[in-house]
Amino acid sequence: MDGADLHRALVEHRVLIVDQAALEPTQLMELGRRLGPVANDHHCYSTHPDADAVVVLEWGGATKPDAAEWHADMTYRQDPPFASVLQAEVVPPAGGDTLWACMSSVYESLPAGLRSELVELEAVHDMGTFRTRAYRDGGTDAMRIALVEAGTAVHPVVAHHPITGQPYLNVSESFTRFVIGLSAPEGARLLTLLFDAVKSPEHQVRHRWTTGSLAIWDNRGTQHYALADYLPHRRVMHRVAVVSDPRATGRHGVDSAIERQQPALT
Ligand SMILES: O=C(O)CCC(=O)C(=O)O
Repeated sequence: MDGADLHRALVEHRVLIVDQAALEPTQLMELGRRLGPVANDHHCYSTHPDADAVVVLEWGGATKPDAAEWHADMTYRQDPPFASVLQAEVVPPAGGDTLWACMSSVYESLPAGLRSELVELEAVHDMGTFRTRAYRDGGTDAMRIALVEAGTAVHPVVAHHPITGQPYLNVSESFTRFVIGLSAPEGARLLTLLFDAVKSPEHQVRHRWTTGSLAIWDNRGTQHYALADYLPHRRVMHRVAVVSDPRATGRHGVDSAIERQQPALT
């Protein structure tokens, strides 16, 4: 499948699963590159010695997995990665599934009145509990540096998919901190309601990993949650982040907050 076909399938289905792919780290990186430029490092995780674009996610023993929270990847960046490619290297004897939620489906499930209020709102995203590791390693100075390096971003609460134009709910329990213009309690009440909406199984798909199976997801309009139910067994995953989508051009490639300020663009 060439890059264009892969991209079409990804935009249509949002999450693609390939059984028994068993790609070497360099092949995984090449697969990511069919979709766009890939990231060469990560501010928290280590990378594979054979391919610096391959992040190694390894958990087990007393090391607690950190992705058992609904999130889209790295929305604390103003331009979060567009897609991720994830392959299972070591799977535990049971558990360790990953769930994805369709955030357009979550958005459509909200009452119409609430949806029309949400489209006016923006929210602040930061690295959330990722900062704990920096604090434990180096105290408040290290945490401050980590926060600066990871960055903070403001995104519309309702974003639009840059290819399909479909609206989707764009806040996550991991990274969305508060809503611009609302008091802390007002914002917290609203965000709790939105975070809870993601948890309905009706919006979700769940994958049980086998060694060498692979998932690709569109980070725009999906969120995911990696179950942390397998300790003390080991689970090792290889991940490639595709930083941007060269095929996303045209009207829907424009951030919806900018569109609101520039109606002439429509
Ligand atoms: O390990 C997984 O299943 C998902 C990891 C994750 O949350 C991520 O790559 O952002």
